[in-house]
Amino acid sequence: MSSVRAKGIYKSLPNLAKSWQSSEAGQAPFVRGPYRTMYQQKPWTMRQYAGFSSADATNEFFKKQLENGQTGLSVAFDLPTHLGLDSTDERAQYDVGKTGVAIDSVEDMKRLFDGIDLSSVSVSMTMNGAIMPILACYIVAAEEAGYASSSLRGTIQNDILKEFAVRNTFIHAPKPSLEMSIDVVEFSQKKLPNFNTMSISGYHFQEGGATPELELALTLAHAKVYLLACQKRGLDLNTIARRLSFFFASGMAFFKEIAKLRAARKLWHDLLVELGVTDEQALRMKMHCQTSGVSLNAESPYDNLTRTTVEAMAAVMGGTQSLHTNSFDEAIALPSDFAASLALGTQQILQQETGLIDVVDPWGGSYMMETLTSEMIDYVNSTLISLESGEGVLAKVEQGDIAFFIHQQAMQQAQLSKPFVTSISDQQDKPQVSPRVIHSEKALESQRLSINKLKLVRNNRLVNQSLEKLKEKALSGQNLMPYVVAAIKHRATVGEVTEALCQIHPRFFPQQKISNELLDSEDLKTVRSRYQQFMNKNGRALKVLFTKVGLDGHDRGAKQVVATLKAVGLDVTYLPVLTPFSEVQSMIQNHHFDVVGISSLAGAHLDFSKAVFSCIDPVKTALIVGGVIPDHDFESLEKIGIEGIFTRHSEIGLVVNRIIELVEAK
Ligand code: SCD
Repeated sequence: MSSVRAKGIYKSLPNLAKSWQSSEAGQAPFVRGPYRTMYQQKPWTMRQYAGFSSADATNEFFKKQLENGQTGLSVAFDLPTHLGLDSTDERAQYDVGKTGVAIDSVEDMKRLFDGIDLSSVSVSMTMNGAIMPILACYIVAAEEAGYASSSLRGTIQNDILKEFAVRNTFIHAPKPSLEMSIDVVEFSQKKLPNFNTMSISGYHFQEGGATPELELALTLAHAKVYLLACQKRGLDLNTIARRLSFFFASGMAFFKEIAKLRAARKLWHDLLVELGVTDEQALRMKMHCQTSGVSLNAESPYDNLTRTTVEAMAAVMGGTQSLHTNSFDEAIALPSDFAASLALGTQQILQQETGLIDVVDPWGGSYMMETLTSEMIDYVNSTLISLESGEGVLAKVEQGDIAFFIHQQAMQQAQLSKPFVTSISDQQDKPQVSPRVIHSEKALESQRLSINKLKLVRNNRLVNQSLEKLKEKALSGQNLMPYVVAAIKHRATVGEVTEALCQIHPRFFPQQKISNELLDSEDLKTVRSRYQQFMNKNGRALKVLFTKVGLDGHDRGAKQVVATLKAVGLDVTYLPVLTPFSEVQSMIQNHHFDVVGISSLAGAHLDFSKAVFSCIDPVKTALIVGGVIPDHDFESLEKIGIEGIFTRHSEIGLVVNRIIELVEAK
């Protein structure tokens, strides 16, 4: 299947006969925008995704951003919350508050929004795994603060299918997870009429390695699965689809990204019409966009401001309703206040100083843009046919085929990617970047206190009764949301609700499929011959254990390294995301490995390095670490005994060479 062209000479408007090319914004099929007046009536919402440490710390940050002119909120939860683990759970110990805010109960949720007017600020929550207890916490917290749930405005991500392919914060198997997400849609339609009940996401596909066109195809494939599941429940798509929204990436392929958003609106319209939808509000696709995380460079971080500006312009010219601009230091760690302010400022400049909001669909009618849009539509339609072939999309999700497909794309993209421009490479001229440091122990301590206090004052009998009722209903296949809300109201924790659900629908551990394709670059040929020499000399393969300890689900890099090491010929064992630490420990104790590698992108590299180092025999085994590793942590890692530190942009050849060097030195 050919992809969409983004180069060349465009001499005429293609397929001029196609009616959509003469439609206006606010008119079906909405290629030119969902509203007639677009930003002239209401500029896009500036919605920065944020959250860290405790509810109090994040609340303070939210208030500051609102004071600075941000127009919507977007909550990032920490990994334990995503996975329905209370902060006090042993599995959560190194990840509390690291990449988002820790929410264990309704009391934390109340503190998160304390002093913020929930009837005027719309709130988006990126939650998929622990969707039901977290949404219930929000509803109960808002009601107890005096807001009628019908007055609440916002969005819950509730897109579980993509989690199995790229983001990895699922809890149960795909089928029960899908049912729970439809429970949320059905319940919210009545209880939260102003809430968008899903934010069907392509963003993470592109972050995981998909091209913009594949991102769109996969997003719509998932959207169709949700629509059909709603239909099967007997829900009216004319009502449901009004509150389904979308979330896309905006990367550096400037023209293609604009074309993608234009094409997306037409494809969504056509899909709904095919399913019998006639309601105009339902037919107009609404979307949030985020600039690309993978396009950011850690070596020359100020250049990221330029990248983000270009990406934000693409999202705006494509007609997004809401936008997050990444902070320039995000390739290094969580954004500092300084970087977060500049990121918001980028949107404010585009909105207030450039005149961008005055023109609806500025690229409409351009030979190039109409051609790209048309090609994007054709590509997605033909890709949808192949995604739906065989046993269908849901089966492909269940069998890990979509995850594998993305992984293969990432391998190909890695070969095609252009080198970063680094305008400031001289160390002396390099501005100092001080990203936010999270003191996980402090966050953990505050969560521990909060949970203990909650458990002291609540009525345990009522909590247990409500959890028993929930389990009973989970067996019966009824909509579970009312029972989760009841349990949360009685002060059950997010972890307790999840545990009750897991007793009926156990935690899911998918098979990981890793590509064995050999990447054919010159670099790798050199590395292979070096490795061959090692093998000839030592008469054996190098044994490597590669692990993503902890809860961090960003495994694109880890899978690429594993695939490449395997392709070079090393004997690699891979322990994927969500492997309990005890399993890593027992693997190390019961087998010999020349090298153990840890991949960490969520800030827990120091804690995990210490923990894993205490399991190895450093005389026989070397420990290496890769991922998002800030410069200022290199020294601490070396002190722990780490013998190789690699960042996201380290050449794979360098990793293999270092592994061989380490083994030869031992
Ligand atoms: C707007 N309105 C108009 C109009 N413009 N009406 C007439 N004419 C116009 N020109 C109306 C709308 O119809 C709507 O009314 C109201 O104004 C609000 O505008 P909106 O356009 O709907 O904007 P907003 O409320 O901001 O909603 C935008 C989305 C919403 C619909 C896209 O779903 C959203 O905000 N999504 C954000 C999702 C998010 O933050 N995700 C973060 C993901 P009504 O409401 O009456 O219809 C982060 C993430 O996953 C990061 C990666 C990771 O963690 O791995």
